[in-house]
Amino acid sequence: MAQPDACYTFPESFLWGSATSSYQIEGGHDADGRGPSVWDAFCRQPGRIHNGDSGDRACDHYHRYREDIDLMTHLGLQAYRFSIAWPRVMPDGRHANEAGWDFYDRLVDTLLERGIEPWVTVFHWDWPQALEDLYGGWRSPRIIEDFAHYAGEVSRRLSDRVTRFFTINEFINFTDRAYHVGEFAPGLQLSRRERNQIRHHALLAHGDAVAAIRQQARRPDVQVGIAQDTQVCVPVMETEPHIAAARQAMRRLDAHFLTAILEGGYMPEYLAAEGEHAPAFDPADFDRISRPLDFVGINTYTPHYVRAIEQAPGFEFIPHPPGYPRMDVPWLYVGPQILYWVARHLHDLWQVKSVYVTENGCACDDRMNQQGEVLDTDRVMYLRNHLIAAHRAVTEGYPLHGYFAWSLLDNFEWADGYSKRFGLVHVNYETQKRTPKLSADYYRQVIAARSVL
Ligand code: GCO
Repeated sequence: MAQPDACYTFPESFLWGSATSSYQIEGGHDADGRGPSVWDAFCRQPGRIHNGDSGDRACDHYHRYREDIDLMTHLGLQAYRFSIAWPRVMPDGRHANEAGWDFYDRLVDTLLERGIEPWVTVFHWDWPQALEDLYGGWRSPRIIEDFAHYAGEVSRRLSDRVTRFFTINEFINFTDRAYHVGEFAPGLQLSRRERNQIRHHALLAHGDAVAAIRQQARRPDVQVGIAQDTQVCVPVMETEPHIAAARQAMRRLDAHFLTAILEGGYMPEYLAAEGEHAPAFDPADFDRISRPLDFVGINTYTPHYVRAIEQAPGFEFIPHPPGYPRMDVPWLYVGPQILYWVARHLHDLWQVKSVYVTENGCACDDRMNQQGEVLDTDRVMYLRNHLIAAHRAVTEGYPLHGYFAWSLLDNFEWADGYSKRFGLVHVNYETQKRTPKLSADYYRQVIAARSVL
């Protein structure tokens, strides 16, 4: 009888986790002094969210966190990535709500009791509505100081127990999608020039938060990184011209965020392309923006295919053909090689020393059978194939150091409301009953065996 294929075994040092975010799972929207976030306000705008859903209750994690940590323990998670709700701990954006901080103290303490490392995302898009009202949120440079103060407070209060912090989750979703496209909170459609200036404010906020977290750290082993949704570019075939093209494409695609942070400036191609819409900035800003990071987290779900071409810029994106395999959200095309190329490109482009996949997973049309089981073989297939690609990166010596499955629980999927399920664990939103899916058992066994099964 053949044993599990040991060639897919990960080193003991590889970290296995799962990720969530505050607004998507906590609920308790007005519990114990929490103030409204821009998402609370946005969900009340008719037509903005599928079915009129909101995060008012979500998975009621605010009250059920112990039960959810029992689930994490059952899965054998070594780490749990979650975000702090800024308006829960500072309803007006600056002044403390002690009851809010108490929740995160209890959450961290319970995780540590179970031997689960807390990885804290300082910001996952739910900034206080009070700051939007006061000075327009990310439109104003005033948020930079408020954000750094908030990040420093997170570090001062938690870094006696928490040693891993992400400043920001996915810039584009609280800059472009929030203020230019308008499909995310606060739902504005400002000019390209304003969008670019908002992007710059967010970069400065990130850089100053790095400094604040380190300045307030209460332990020498505190590390700071970022969780960015850099679009991972995959060569149409693994020959050097297409590989080089994919590498350059990924660098260009994130020119305004990760590339700018890791290279200490905007690519000339970006500034040229933006022309009169380019942001106003002082090159010295990048002394702050590009403060060194201890690790880079990438949230990645779907590939961008690239081929080499003769003419500038030397690469071309290949659109997905109509029949290309997708999961249960239209943007989620399946391309497991992203978990190989994410580590290789970050290493080859920027000599990043430590890479984590801080989100990977998929929405599936989950159905519960008569026995109350969710046999999500589609999600198991997705996880298995992506972990094989991750294993290739590790085996070839690229600095992929861990994996956080998105998500622990089905949860509020932003404008899609509760219509899309990404969880390893099914949530019945009426009864709040949690049911581990087949994929939860799969992931539990992968972690236990440190192998792709
Ligand atoms: C993101 C966010 C998550 C999403 C997940 C599925 O990456 O957009 O970090 O909040 O829910 O990615 O879309």
